[in-house]
Amino acid sequence: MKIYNPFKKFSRPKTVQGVFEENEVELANRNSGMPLESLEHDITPIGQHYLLTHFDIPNIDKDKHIISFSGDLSNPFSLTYDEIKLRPKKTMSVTLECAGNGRANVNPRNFSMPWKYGAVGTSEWTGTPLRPLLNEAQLKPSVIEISFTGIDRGFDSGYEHNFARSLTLEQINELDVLLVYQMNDIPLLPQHGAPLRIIVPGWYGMASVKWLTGIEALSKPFEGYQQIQTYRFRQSRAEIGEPITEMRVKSLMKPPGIPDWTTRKRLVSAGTIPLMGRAWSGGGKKISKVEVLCDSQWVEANLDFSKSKYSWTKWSLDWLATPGHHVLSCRATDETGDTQPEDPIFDVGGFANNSIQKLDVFVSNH
Ligand SMILES: Nc1nc2c(c(=O)[nH]1)N[C@H]1C(S)=C(S)[C@@H](COP(=O)(O)O)O[C@H]1N2
Ligand SMILES: [Mo]
Repeated sequence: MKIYNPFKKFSRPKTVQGVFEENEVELANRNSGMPLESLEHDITPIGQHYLLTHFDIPNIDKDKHIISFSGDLSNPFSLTYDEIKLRPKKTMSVTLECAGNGRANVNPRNFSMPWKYGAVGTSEWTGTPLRPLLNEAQLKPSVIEISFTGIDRGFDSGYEHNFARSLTLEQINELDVLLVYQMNDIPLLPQHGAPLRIIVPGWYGMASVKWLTGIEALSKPFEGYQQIQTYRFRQSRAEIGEPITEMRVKSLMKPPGIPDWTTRKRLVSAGTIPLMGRAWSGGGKKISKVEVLCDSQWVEANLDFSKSKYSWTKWSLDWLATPGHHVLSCRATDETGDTQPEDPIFDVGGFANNSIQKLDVFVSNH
């Protein structure tokens, strides 16, 4: 029988035009995404979790490292890595997504890390809750924000700074912020923030500061570059914009069948094809529905329980695949009724693109 080969007509591109600039490709080589086949796992295996690092990955000696609690506190102190490990231990499974995920599909957009779909992953994060440590440090009544500073330093738009972010006291009281030293039961790897980072569950990843060195109590708003100049929704560059916080509702599908090396389009055999993927939303909101677009009809998928309030939900559906070319999509809705748009919601930075994934699948008749 003649072998069905839908990819013969896609020759390997010699020059790539449009979306990616050379320096963006360089960024993409440093910051890997989760391969979509890894959606199969409840917990993303270490090494398949995405990475986003603005500057250089620091090499920190954990035995000499300390975290300082400073600023407007009645009882400022420092803790070593070992002292933090002696604190009450908590493990949470949390889905983390980069706010830039999907940026490559937004047009026009700022130069930045050109993510398509893979800047997401779920890990078991182990550490100690932050709130009791702040209580011990005794915040002065004037305190309104807490800043978190990483040891990594570099330039963005000509401005030299350490990577640092802040949360307001109200946000800290609502969010289960964890001071983390383990990921999937092993000590944090250098690229994920070793020896200590925070995890801010339910928010886009920029809040989860890696290589944490200082926690400062502030009586005025924090004005660090990563807080004020970026990670804001803007319709034009001149705007101050709205800060980016919780993740938007989103779903992805594990690509079925086998891929073509260069186009990533898929081939499956006609018949019943089990489709699966994951869906998540921000702020601990539950996923109430996932629908799959099968041959121009939205069909509701089956949902599994998620491992925790903050980790993604597995969905699955059997698809009766008929020969020919198909474009598969999935769409999640969360408990507040928020759902995914057909097209990206425009933003200059290409942030928080939760528009519907499109997957090209060819079905052979044998
Ligand atoms: N110190 C520091 N923390 C950081 C970053 C960084 O560049 N430096 N990147 C942030 C961004 S944008 C994301 S999406 C997450 C990525 O975490 P991961 O690389 O462990 O997946 O870390 C956040 N914390
Ligand atoms: Mo990010």
